[in-house]
Amino acid sequence: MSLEITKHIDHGRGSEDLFNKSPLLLQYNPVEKKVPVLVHNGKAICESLVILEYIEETWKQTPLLPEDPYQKANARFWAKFSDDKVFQSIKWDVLLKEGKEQEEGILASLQNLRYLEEELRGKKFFGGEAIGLADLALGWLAYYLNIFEEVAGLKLVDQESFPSLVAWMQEFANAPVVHGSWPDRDKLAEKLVAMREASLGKETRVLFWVKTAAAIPDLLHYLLDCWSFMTFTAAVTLLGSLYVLRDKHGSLHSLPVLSS
Ligand SMILES: N[C@@H](CCC(=O)N[C@@H](CS)C(=O)NCC(=O)O)C(=O)O
Repeated sequence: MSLEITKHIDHGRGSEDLFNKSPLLLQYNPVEKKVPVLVHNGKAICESLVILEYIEETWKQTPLLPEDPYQKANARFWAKFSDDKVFQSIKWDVLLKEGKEQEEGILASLQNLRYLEEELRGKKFFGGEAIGLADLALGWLAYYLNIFEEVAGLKLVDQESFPSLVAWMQEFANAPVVHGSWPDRDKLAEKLVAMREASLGKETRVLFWVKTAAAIPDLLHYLLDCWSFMTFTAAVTLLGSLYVLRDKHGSLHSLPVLSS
């Protein structure tokens, strides 16, 4: 996404099933085995913030970082804060936890979000008037937060408590270069539900349906067996009855019910 947003660089894009990692991902990121990975001139660059810095240095048109060293340091601070604190607290301690651990995670997440709220007050983007490095690093919030909340069954951010953050999320999500580049919402929610339930040690609804689907051939086989058995039993019963009736009446043709 960052490539499209900021630099308008021609690029291809591949998606990765993180439950079944491809040999290509393992080849390009053998250490962490995670996405995102940027492959440029056949070489792999891993870690989203490292990728953003690489993009910044390689394609210098439309800078992501300001000139001023302090502003630059500030942007890098918030980008790192996104990775180290915001994402960690919301994903690992709220989405993937429950009970007391989750309550602690909620408090930590709210505190982290309040820091963002304060930083954004009076600004359109973290970088000022245009999307910059910190916006890209935190941009996941604009799409994922709401899905995380839905999957965890709680609300962290609302208009009243986080007016600047909500405005920034809308601004970021609606920016023409961002709009339409998000992954499919339903598939994402399904994966997050699976992750949450796996983390909580519960069978996922997804897993349930996968198992049910896998059992369908056996079920059909069983039903066919039952059907064959019932048909066989019915046929035997019918023939038996006819035989008895024939004995009684001498001939089947004399039976009123069968004569027509
Ligand atoms: N700090 C890393 C985090 C990367 C990360 O956690 N990626 C997740 C997807 S959002 C992943 O690939 N998970 C697979 C796994 O942990 O096995 C970055 O920003 O690049």
